[in-house]
Amino acid sequence: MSSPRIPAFFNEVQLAFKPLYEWAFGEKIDHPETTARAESILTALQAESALFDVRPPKEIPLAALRSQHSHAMLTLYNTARTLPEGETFYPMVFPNLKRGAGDPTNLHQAGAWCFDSGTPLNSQTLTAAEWSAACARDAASALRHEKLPLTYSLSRPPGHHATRDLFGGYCYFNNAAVAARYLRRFGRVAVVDIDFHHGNGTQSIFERDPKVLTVSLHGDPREHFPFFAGYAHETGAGPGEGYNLNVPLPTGIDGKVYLDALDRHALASVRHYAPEYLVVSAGLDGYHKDPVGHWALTTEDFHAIGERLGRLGLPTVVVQEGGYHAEDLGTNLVAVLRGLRAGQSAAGR
Ligand code: OKP
Ligand code: ZN
Repeated sequence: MSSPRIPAFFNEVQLAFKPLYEWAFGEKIDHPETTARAESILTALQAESALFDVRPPKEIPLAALRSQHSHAMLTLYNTARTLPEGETFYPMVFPNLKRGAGDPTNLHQAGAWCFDSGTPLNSQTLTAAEWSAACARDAASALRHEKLPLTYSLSRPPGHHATRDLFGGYCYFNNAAVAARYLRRFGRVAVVDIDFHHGNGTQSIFERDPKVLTVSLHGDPREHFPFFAGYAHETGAGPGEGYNLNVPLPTGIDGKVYLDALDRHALASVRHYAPEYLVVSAGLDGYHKDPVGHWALTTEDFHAIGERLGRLGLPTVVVQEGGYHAEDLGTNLVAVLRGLRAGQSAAGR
């Protein structure tokens, strides 16, 4: 008996958004979140048509975005649509004490919804971000409606840094949270974030929610973006107390150390929680050649990570996050998905 192909959701219009540069530690650098990333993944998926079924998602209902992100933030992205083609806006004043309180029809006040200098707005941002979120929603919906073990969302731009009312870290809408929000109506959900950077947006969105366990393994935020969140003492709030786990890890670690932490901390806590669904925030910037992340993971390690996640035996949505070595990104993503499938088979799913 052959297992079904893995649906992979992507819309070409996600490629219309091309951030050109960012400000990193005072320097103007080429923007790492390029369209070549998504193209690398697409090429790798299409090369394995027996395994993957690349499909365009349905449009995401406005209500799905509205239930997760503030109305003003959506208005702001709409305002950016009127920027002339080729012109990009970088917020440069961040009114910390007025977060979310500004005029979202005035781009000069965009800093009220933004927390860093690397996440530009232009006329194509909303379109790309909306379809990126649509991919995540459809991947969650296909998992349920087609009773599949595994679906994939080629979300680009990424999402895990976006909170309810702040964009940042190259993220505008929280795609993994869209998938988790969809699935939580049908049972408990665990989100495991393997991106090198802490998933502060996902943590914040589900901070008070006991029906979504959020787990993130990441470079120590004392040294790495997003700096202000990702510490082990952040464990959830109110009714969500105890349902957030942060596993900060040292700079430069290899697969052996990573897999050990994944097993002993992240997966142990997921098993204890015993969710009905798994969402993986699949950032691959822990790769040894990655220009942004600072770990030493190999393609084989990504396969092993996928396999351990698959052994949980849960219906799983994989949502793309970071990963900036465009050339090897597609190969590494396929390694994660192959590993997941192998792990799920071993777990009898
Ligand atoms: C987004 B995701 C890079 C400076 C740091 C922010 C990193 C955002 C990562 N030269 N810029 O989690 O992969
Ligand atoms: Zn990252």
